Amino acid sequence: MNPDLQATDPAIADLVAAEERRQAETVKLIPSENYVSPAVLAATGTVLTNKYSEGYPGRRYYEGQQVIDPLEELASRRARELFGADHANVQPYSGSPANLAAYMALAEPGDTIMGMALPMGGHLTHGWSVSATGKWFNPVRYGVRRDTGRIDMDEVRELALAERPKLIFCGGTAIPRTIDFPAFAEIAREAGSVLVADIAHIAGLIAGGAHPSPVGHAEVITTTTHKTLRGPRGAMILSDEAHAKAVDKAVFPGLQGGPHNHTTAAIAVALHEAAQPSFADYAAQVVRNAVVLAEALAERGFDLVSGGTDNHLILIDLTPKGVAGKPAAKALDRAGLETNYNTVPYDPRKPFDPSGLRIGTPAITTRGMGEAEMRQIAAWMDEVVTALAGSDEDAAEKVIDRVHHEVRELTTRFPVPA
Ligand code: DSN
Repeated sequence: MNPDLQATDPAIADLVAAEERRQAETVKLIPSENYVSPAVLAATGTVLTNKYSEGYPGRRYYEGQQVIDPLEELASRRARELFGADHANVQPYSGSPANLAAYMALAEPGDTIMGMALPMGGHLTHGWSVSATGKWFNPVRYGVRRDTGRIDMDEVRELALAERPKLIFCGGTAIPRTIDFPAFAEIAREAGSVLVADIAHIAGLIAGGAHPSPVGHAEVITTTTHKTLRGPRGAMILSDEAHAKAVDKAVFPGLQGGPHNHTTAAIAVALHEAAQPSFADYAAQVVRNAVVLAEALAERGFDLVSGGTDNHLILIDLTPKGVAGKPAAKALDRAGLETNYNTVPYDPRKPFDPSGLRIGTPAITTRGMGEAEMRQIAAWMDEVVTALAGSDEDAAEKVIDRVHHEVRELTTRFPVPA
């Protein structure tokens, strides 16, 4: 713990220390979370936070950019090189502002836009009704097929040709299967739409060669930097040359003020790490672990949306287990297994009390866990969920306590990067 923080504000220092302990002692299965390296963490806590720099390198509204300009240029160059994109804007504060910037660059309020429905696996900002993107635009939404749990590309094409949206978002937050970027690009071309790929969940897999890239298919690509990519909380927008100016204008001055330069530095460090050969090993292992975990869960009678996974993420419909997602997630959390409850496609339950659980392997892979640990995690999940479904509450609590003890023992063998 930083001694300055401890001396100045022990209340916050103690909370940070408690969170550090909690993260170390928990099996983090939330697919959008990870553990950053000490170098990324160090970059976020630098004096770069003290500097304003509205504008872009060489065109700022504040003096004193002797260091910030080359820093942002380096981050942007690393992003372009890692993903093979013409242009990279590294200023968006996070995923939602990055997606808003894509709209601002490509559409006008009231225009028709298209994205995946949130309960089908999309994101709020892909035009869901409660989001500004669903209120300020005319959203058209696609989903997955009931029989396969996979994106219904026939529906995507029919809707796109009927509605001619200004832009089509592909990507989402609960998609366990490979996204077919060439097929989306073909549909977007036919419909006269711009294809925007939101690769927030899979950016690290793409960088590590474990998922196909949207570059060359999607004209605009948005991503957070903190999920599989393993950087700080932040975001980037990649684009082809033709959309570079519009993207930059949308981020600043369209939507944001000064970029968070400490975050930019940490993004640059994460991009440097993602360019190393070991990152490809990590990305491949994330997918291998997810496949093994999915198989082990399926063998134990868990109903997986789409039957399994191609990436880092597994979506479980708990209905056949006789438990809803929220009580299951809460019981698993008490057992040291951190997940999030989630809607499943065609969910008859409400979003705040849905049927599903969403899990993933990026964080546990970063800690070095492998296939044996995936089988153990599946066994623990089964024990907890089965105990919860039973009528004996005391017996269920005993199972949760025992699993919690075993989880803590496992986590001591796989330290968090620190
Ligand atoms: N919070 C992100 C996720 O968990 O997928 C979406 O915004």
